[in-house]
Amino acid sequence: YSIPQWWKEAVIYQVYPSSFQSHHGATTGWGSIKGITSRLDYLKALGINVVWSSPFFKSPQADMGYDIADYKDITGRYGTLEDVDDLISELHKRNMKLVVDLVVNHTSDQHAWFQESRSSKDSPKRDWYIWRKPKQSTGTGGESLREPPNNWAQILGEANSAWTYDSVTDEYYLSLFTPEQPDLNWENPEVRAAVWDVMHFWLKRGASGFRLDVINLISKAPDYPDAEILLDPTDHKYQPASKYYVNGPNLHDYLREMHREVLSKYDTITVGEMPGVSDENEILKTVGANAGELRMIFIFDLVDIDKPTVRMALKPWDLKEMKAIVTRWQRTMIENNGWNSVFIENHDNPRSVSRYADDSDQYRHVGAKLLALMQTTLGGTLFVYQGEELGMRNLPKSWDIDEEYKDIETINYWNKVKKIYADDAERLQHGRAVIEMKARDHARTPMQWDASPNAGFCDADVTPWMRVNDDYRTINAEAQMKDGGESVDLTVWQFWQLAIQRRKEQASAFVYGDFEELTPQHPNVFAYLRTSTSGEKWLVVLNYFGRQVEWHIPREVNVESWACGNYGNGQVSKPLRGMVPLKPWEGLLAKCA
Ligand code: TEU
Repeated sequence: YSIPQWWKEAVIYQVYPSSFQSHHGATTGWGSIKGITSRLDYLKALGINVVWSSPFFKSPQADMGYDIADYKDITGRYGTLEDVDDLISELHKRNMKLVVDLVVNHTSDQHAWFQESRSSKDSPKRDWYIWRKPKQSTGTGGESLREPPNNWAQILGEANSAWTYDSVTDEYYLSLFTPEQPDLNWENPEVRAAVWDVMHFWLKRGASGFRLDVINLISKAPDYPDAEILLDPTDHKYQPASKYYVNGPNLHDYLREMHREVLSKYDTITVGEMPGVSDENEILKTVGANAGELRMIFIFDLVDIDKPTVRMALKPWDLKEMKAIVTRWQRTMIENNGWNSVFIENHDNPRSVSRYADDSDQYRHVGAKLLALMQTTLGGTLFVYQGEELGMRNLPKSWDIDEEYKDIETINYWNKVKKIYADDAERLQHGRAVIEMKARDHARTPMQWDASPNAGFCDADVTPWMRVNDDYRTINAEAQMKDGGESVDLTVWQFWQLAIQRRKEQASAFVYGDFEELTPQHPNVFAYLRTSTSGEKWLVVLNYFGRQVEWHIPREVNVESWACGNYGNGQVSKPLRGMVPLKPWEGLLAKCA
């Protein structure tokens, strides 16, 4: 478990290219590859080793680039292949690496493969996608109706079918996310060979690995049965069907083949995005030390803590659940020689300070630092999402949904709510609340670099593709990086920087060490020990509550000194034993004997 590897100790930073940094002189308000390259020193200063960029490939952008039309070319909006070459060489100069976002569960409907596939039933690429005949049914007037092959709902719009009708050949194709994202047929060995070819292309070009988009969806239940009724059928003709495509029957065969054909030939970092799976044995098949599949995956238990059956909905949760999830995966990987990824933000989820802590002006900075302290002291490979290091927050509630929200999932959800609940003020209001808490847009506002117009994201005379959060004049990188001297409060950015540095210096404890939870029953406090194999011991105490609480250091924990806290300049004066008073959202780190 504790065998040191570069990809275990690396801190990975996710860039969302449309919203990270435009470049001077650009005429559109989109981020660019040149923009990313211009900020590498910023990332280096934060302590980042690896940059993962969300997709920058040629794409009609039906789903912000997660619909790829050419895996070997760059979307004009972001730049050129040469810009990516330049990004890679500038990264390498700084001893940093690039992780490419590979979206191969599906392509864009504009990809040449799909264009060929749809052209006729005899096309050599017909079987590269999943085509089925319409189901016939009889209408009320006795007329014959065309229906999708089964009742599966679309993931990014649950009011719609996961199947799209194509009149060219009078058949449906499977498109789990949106009609513009047809699913590839992984059962076809030619498809797999084409994917391996794309992977070789990027690794040879200097990429160091992949984040593999929804990679656990590539094997579907072969008979495509109807899904059980989970959503009220009066409102929902189609039903969530994840059971029939999450970790399907051939997934591990395909991943082992990918390893054999591609990954085993390079020294890569790989992280599989695997929503909807929480079974330990199933996950260890992929991330166990000798599994021969992927280095690690994203497990969604924590970011789905408030998810009932579909993502755009709300479920109450409490700290005990959160602790149980964190503890479960920390212990599981230690006991079974697997490997964790540590993350609570990405481009599909709301801002963590708004979700797990308190984003009010009073507590935002300590809340964001509390989350930084937790993540930098957990075992696994650490992922930071752009703006998380500044404590960026969700869109203001005052923003108009129709005007300011751009994501296809939000738009589909809001259209559904407005249509079904047009005369139901309460349910309309609930729909609005879901969007204000859960929309993917919250993570997609432009990065806040400084207090100048457009937050320094793009030139002042250009309109950004998405509105900049109004709070950028106070919450921005430039302001937070200013060294205010020792007497001044550490900013969220400075706290992250120090915490990342400590994590690396003490990797044997924080990255590789043992994990012991101390507070399973405490309603407000999450405290744990991290211990290296040579016996160095650290205590982490996190108050996940907006009030002062008291916590008693267990007798067997021998605190030597408090190393840091998330209040003030980071220095802590607290008792070394007995009762410790904790301020709202206070987090502490101690060295133990
Ligand atoms: O997301 C997969 C996806 O379905 C997520 O919405 C997931 O269900 C959720 O985060 C779990 O909480 C990936 C990409 O990250 C997303 O941006 C794309 O829209 C999607 O795949 C399709 O490519």
